[in-house]
Amino acid sequence: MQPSPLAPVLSPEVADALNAGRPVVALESTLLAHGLPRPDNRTAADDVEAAVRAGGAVPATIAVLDGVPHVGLTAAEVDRVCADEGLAKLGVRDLPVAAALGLSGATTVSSTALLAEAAGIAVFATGGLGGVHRHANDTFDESADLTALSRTSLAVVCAGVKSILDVPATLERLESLSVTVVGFGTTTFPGFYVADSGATLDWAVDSPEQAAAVLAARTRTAPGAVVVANPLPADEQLDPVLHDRVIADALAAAEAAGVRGKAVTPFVLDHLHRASEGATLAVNVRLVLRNAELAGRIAAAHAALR
Ligand code: PSU
Ligand code: MN
Repeated sequence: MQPSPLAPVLSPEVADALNAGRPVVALESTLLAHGLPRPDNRTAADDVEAAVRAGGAVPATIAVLDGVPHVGLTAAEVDRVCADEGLAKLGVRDLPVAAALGLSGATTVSSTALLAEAAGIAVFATGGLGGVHRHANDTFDESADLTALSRTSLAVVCAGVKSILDVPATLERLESLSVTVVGFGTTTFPGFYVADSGATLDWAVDSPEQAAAVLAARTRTAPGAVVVANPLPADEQLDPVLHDRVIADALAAAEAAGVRGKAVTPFVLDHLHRASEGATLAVNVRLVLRNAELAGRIAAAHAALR
């Protein structure tokens, strides 16, 4: 019999940490396989895990290999995720297909959150959430990340939502879906590559302990996530003028190429990395590392509450 998509295989280190109540941070694999170019993605995979450890938690990178969801990967398994050019991108709706047919794939925010929750992990780090695409009133393109976060109880540390999206519309959808959103140290909602998206949040937390307390209270309220939006410092952000120019360029290229569905985000990110001559890549890696470290601290504070 094939294993259930909700029966992930835990690495020994992750299983031990969870059994002992020690802090664990889930990491997604789509940003490695489809968001960063090879071979930089392989170095980033190690650096992100190291950043979680620096924050005080055990990293659990999640992917589906030969139909089996894995929570915590060996070095050889990370090699596979980062090297396989044909690796599928798996959202929640794709998990049953991968499980039933024995396929491999990288997990997005939506499916990583589901598998992390199933494994008993409370904190998850990524780069930027998916959301409502620009012109979604024509295309209906809204990431499955949003509805998934309305159903899974965990904290997601991110640099806001990807700035290739319609940020205000995405915040409206997060409100409709009752996803809790707090800024880390600020009510300015970050814009992924840039520190300020132009949108303002209702709430800020000032410490990992406060973020952990909000997560604990959220789990006593209703199913659903706490998004902890962690902006890059202004001196580490992408030059906002370059940002606006390359994003307009990338979105126009996606439109001209007729890219649709789950190919849109990887296409646009790849175009940005090329058009900015690696500037978006460096900033993307940097913000993921910062989020991973903060997630480690929040997981440690959360474990201390229990
Ligand atoms: N953060 C990054 N790079 C990425 C992603 C997040 O820094 O590539 C991925 C996540 O896996 C997220 C996905 O779930 O982009 C969104 O894809 P879509 O827009 O097709 O839902
Ligand atoms: Mn989409």
